[in-house]
Amino acid sequence: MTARLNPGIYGILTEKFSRGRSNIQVAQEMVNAGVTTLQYREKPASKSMGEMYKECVAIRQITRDAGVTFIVNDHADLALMVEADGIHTGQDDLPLRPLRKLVGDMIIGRSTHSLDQARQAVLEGADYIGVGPIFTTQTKEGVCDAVGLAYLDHVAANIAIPFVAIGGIKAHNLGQVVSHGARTVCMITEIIGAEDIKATIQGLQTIYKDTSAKLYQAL
Ligand code: 3NM
Repeated sequence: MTARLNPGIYGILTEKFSRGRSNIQVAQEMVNAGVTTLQYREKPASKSMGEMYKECVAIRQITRDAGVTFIVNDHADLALMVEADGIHTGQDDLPLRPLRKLVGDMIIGRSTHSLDQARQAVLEGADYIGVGPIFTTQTKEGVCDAVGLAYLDHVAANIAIPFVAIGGIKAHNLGQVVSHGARTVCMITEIIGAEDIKATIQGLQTIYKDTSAKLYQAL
């Protein structure tokens, strides 16, 4: 069975932040550089469903070949049609229990911004939660103010399912996020907005590994 959430770097594809590169090109570069999970996050306002489907078919192939978990944001139909590993949902999306009936054993992720929302997601059967925005971000429209590292601490201490930290995470604050208990870390613009995606991911992986090693030594 696919792991419910891999440790490491969780990347997200959204073409408008990718400096004119296609989602497929960026997916290949991210997978080559070693992201452990890749999410497709496009909105019907930016692309037709037909175009999204075609991209997801190609990205499914790239991720399958590399053993990378593939998650589709929002669209359960798309996720099922391309045999993605999972679906990621926001607070205003489909309720989780009926969604589970639809997608069966597929991984279900839920964005959360408070401990109440995190507990609710666990009760309703989410496989993992998003925890954010840790820092201020302009990338997600309509998201609440930064929740800070305090929310991450609460989740690490109180929530029994895997979680991914997200929102405003960059090379300069990644070490803090890992030190506060995140084993899976998501960055959008830091990665897909970089000129050299491979070198950027390698730099982030070094910070992740060095911080994790120090935490381990301190135990
Ligand atoms: N979800 P960047 S924050 C997609 O808090 C998304 O749930 C968030 O982008 C949440 O790494 C966010 O560029 C955007 O700040 C993260």
